[in-house]
Amino acid sequence: MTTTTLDPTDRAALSQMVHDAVAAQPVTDLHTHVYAPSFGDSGGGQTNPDGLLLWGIDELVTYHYLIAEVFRVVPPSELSYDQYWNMSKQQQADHIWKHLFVENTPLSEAGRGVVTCLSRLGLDPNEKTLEPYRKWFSEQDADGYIDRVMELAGVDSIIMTNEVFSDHEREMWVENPAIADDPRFEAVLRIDKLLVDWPAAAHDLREWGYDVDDDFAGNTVDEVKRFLHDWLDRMRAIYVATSTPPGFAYPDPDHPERNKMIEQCLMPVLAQRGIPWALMIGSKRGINPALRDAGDIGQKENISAVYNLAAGFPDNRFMVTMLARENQHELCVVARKFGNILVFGCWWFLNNPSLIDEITRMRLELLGPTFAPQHSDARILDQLVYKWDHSRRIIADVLIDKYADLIQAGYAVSEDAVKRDARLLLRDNFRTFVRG
Ligand code: HDL
Ligand code: ZN
Repeated sequence: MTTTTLDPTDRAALSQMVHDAVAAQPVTDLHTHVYAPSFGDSGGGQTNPDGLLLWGIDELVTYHYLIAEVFRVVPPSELSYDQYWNMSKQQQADHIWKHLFVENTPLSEAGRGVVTCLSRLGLDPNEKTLEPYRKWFSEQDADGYIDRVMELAGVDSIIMTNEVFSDHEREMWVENPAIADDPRFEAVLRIDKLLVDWPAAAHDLREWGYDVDDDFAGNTVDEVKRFLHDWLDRMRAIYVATSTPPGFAYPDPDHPERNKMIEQCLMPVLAQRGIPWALMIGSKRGINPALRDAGDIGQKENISAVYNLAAGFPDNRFMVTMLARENQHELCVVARKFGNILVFGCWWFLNNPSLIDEITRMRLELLGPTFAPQHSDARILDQLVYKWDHSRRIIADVLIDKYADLIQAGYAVSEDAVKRDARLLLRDNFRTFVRG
C-alpha cells in the first residue's frame, strides 16, 4: 500500500507520478479493427493479400487517413483515383511516403503516428525510401510481432470488430468457429446493416436460413433473435456494436422496422445476455466514394436517441461514442443522468491531440473518472504503438491539471489514488461495464 501523499507545491513530482501511473497501466483497447493472425496475415511481406490482419510499413503508410491526406498534396487532377487504386500496395505506399513524409512534413496526427511507430520500434523514421523498413518488417513474424506491439503499446487485450455482414469474414467464422481462440483478442458482433438497411439485411438472413420478412411479419422477431444468439455464441462476443446511420433517431417514426429491431429483438437479447450495445453515432459514409474507406465524414446528430434508449431500456447498458465535436458536451450531460451509459473514446476525426485534450477535460469535469477516455480504432496492428503513446501522454497531462486543482483545494492526492484512477480509465471502467 503506497500512501505517498504529494507535497501540494511540488508540481514536478505530481507530473512524474501521473505520467508513470498512466504509462504503466495496461489498457484494454476496447474498439479496434485489428484481427488475430488466424483471420489471415496480410502483413509484413504481404504474404496473404486477403488476410484480415494488417501490419508492416506498406499497410501503415497506406492507412486510409493518409490516403485522404495525400490526395490533398497530389490532387486527382494530377493523379486520378483510378490511377492510385490501380497501383500496387507498395507503389501506393511509395507515393504517400514521397509526398507526405519526404517532400512535405508529416505534421498531421496520422503522419506523426507513422513516425512514432517507427521510432518506438527502434527504426530511423527519416529514411527517404521505404526499402529499409520493408526489409526489417519482412524479418518479423506475425505472432511474435503481435506480442511485441502489445508490449510496446501496453495493451492487454485487442478488442476486434467482427463484421457478420462481411461475406469474407463470416465465411471464416462458419468454417472455423474457434478462429478467435487467441487469448490476446476478443470479439465484438458488429451489426450495422441490421439497423441501417433492414431489407438488405433481411435478404442476407433469409439466405442464411433465418425465416424473416421485410415487414417484420411472421417469425421475424424470433428469427432475428435466433440470429443474434447464434452469432453472439459463435463469436463469444463481449458486446454488440453499431455505427448508426445519419439522422439516427429513436424512436424513429420514419423507420418502424428499426424501432421493432431495437425494441423486440436487440434489447431483449442483450438484456438477457447481460452485454452492452455500443452506439457509434455520427458517421456519414461515402461522401467521396472514390476515396473508399477514406471517403466518410462525421456530422452532428440528435442526442435524443441516446437518452431515449437509456431511459427506455433501463435493463440494458449502452457504450456511446459520438463522432461530432459538437455532440461531446451534451453526451456528457446525458451520461450524468443515466448510469447505464458508458461514454467512450475520442473516435476517428476526434482522435487528435487538441480534441482528446478538450474532450477528456470536459468528461472529467462532468463525469469524474467514470468513462473510458480512448480506444485506438487501429486498423493496422502497428498503430497500437502510436495511438496509445500519443493518447496516454494527453490523458496524463489532463489528469495532472485536475489533480493539481484538487490539491489546490486541499485534497490529499495519493499515489494509490492516481494508480486506481488510471486503472479505471484505461481498463476497469470498460471491463466492469461489459461484465455488467
Ligand atoms: O465505423 C467504424 O468503426 C469507424 O471507426 C471506421 O472504421 C473508420 O473508417 C475508422 O477507421 N475510423 O478510425
Ligand atoms: Zn472503428
